[in-house]
Amino acid sequence: MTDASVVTWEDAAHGVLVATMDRKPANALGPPIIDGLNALVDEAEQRGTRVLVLTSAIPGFFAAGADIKHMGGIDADSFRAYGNRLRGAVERLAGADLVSIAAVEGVALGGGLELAMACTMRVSGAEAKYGLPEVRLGLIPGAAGTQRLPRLVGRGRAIDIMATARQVPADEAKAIGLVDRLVTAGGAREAALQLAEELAALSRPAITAVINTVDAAFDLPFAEGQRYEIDEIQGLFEHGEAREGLTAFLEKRSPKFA
Ligand code: CO8
Repeated sequence: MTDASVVTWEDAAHGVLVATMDRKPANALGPPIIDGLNALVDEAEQRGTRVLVLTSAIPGFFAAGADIKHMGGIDADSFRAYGNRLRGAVERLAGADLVSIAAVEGVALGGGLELAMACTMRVSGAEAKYGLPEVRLGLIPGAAGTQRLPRLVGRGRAIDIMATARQVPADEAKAIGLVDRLVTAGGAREAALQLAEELAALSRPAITAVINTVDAAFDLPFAEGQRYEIDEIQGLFEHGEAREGLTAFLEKRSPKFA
C-alpha cells in the first residue's frame, strides 16, 4: 500500500515495512516530508509493524536536512513552530514500538542525519556521507542531533563533526559507531531488508527490552539502569516469550515467537 505523499511504503517480509522518501531535489525535511513521516508511523503502528526500513529514492541523497529554502523565509515564531513539527516527527519515529533501520546511500546531513540517528540502527552504503553542518548556517542541530551524536560516537568526535561541519565518509562512520553495518555502495536497502527479516523473526518483547535497556544505560544512573534491567528480564520471563524460548531450546527445536 502506498501513501500519496513524498513518503511511500510497501510490505516486505512478514512484519517488515519499507518506506521511501522522495522529495526532490534533496529530501529536504520540509512540511511535506514531516507529514509523510507522521503518516508512516501511523501506518506502521496500525499494522503492528515490527521492523521499519527507511530509504530514499533520490540518488546521492538520503536527506540533506531541514528545509533551508523554507527556513530562509520565516520569522522567529514560525522557526520555532517548524522546529517543533520536525522534531515531533523525528521523536515519534524514535519512540515508536518497532525497530527502525535507516538504509543510507548518498548524503545524510543535518536533520537527515538526525532522522537516521533517531532510527534504531543504520546500514550504510560505502559511498554514503554523514554530517551535521548547521554551523555553516550559523545554527546547530535542532532535532536532537547534539544529544544523539555524542551518545553514538563520544564527546570529542561529536564536537569535531559538528564544529567543523565536515562530511564523515562511510568507512569512518562505521569505525566510530555512527553506523552499524557497512555494505557496498548501492547495497544498503538490500542489507537493511535482510537485517529487518532477521530481527522480525526474533522475539519482539525481547528485542524491545534490548533497545529500552540499552537506552537506559545512557539515560539513567547505573544502579537505576540495572534495576530497570532486572524488571525487564523478570517481565520477559513472566509475561514475554521466554517460556517458549527456553522450552524450544530444551526440546531442540526453533522457538515459535508470536
Ligand atoms: N534544504 C533545502 N534544499 C536543499 C537542501 C536543504 N537542506 N540541501 C540541498 N538542497 C537543494 C539545493 O538548494 C539544490 O536545489 P536547487 O536545484 O533548487 O538549487 C538541490 O538541493 C541540490 O543541491 P546542490 O546544488 O547544493 O547539490 P550539491 O550536490 O552541490 O550539494 C549538498 C549537495 C552537499 C547536500 C548541499 O546541497 C548542501 O550542503 N546542502 C545543505 C546541507 C545542510 O546544511 N543541511 C543542514 C540543514 S539545517 C538542519 O538540518 C537543522 C535541523 C534542525 C532544524 C530544527 C529547527 C528548525
